[in-house]
Amino acid sequence: MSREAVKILLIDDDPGDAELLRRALAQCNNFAAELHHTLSASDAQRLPDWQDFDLLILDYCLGASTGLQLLMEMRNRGDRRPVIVVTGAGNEYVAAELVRAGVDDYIIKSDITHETLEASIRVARMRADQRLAEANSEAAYMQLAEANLQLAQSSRVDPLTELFNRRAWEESAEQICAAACGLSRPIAIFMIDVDHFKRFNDMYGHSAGDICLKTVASALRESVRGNDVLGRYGGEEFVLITCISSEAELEALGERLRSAVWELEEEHAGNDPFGRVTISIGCAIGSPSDLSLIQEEADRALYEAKNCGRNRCCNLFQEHGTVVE
Ligand code: GH3
Ligand code: MG
Ligand code: MG
Repeated sequence: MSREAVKILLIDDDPGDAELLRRALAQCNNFAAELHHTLSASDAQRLPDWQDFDLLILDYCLGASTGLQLLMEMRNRGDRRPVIVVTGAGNEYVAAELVRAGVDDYIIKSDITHETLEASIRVARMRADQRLAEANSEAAYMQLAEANLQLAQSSRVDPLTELFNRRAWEESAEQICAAACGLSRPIAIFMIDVDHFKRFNDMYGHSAGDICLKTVASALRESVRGNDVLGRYGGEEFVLITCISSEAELEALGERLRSAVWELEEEHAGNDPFGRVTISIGCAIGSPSDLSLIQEEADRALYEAKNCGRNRCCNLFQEHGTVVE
């Protein structure tokens, strides 16, 4: 029967012990061990073929650097090769320490024969194979988890504007309302719609329309505050939810959004009388327990803003909205 070739590195600072191991290995029936010996861990790691060894046998007490240290360093680096530790005298403490450090098997020096060594090599290689299989399935699991996370994120984000899509915005709005209920703070909703956008597409083309929507979305995003949640509600319509403490604050935020788009100075010849891209905004404020009611009111206010000439923010507390140019 042909013996399997195994390239083994022995790191032992005692030449006598090394010789003992060499003789035992030479007698192994199942393995044709190609043995290389170094006196220290640093010598071992400087070997040009250090990575090529199939299995390492370490002396537990290795002078300045213990075999245990080398073992831990290897495992930290993700080196999963089989490692056997040879100890002068074993006890439960040493065994536990070695297992924690990632050893595959250990042998007490006085027990070394070709049979015990052969059994130990078999066990160590089997454990190393198992470790590799576990690491591979863990890597596959992590990849899957990452892919699922990306999928969950991509299903929440509108690809054109990179804002929350409608469903994700609605989920966030509900969470904000639940949190705001606990604080008994009012919330505000802003419904935002690009003016005469159909004409924009008709005059400049759909691709230019897409770019315009992206630009408007960025301007809106830069105008909102950290905790405000902005989403693309659909088409050329955006929506914002925020906690607010006064009507003055509501109006100031509405005006900030309107002027952010106004100041883009994006040409839109079909948007009379402005000649540039503008938005109309409807906003409403209310108790966080009335989310859908506030949204309906914001929608009615948006309708008002359109009817009153566009490029303005209306709320239901005022009749004709404000326009500042
Ligand atoms: P109003 O001022 O009354 O809101 O007029 P409008 O033309 O903006 O409103 P309308 O609802 O009639 O048209 C909306 C247009 O928005 C029509 C549609 O083609 C365009 N639109 C919706 N989604 C997109 C998109 O993703 N890209 C582009 N380029 N256009 C879009
Ligand atoms: Mg529109
Ligand atoms: Mg619309």
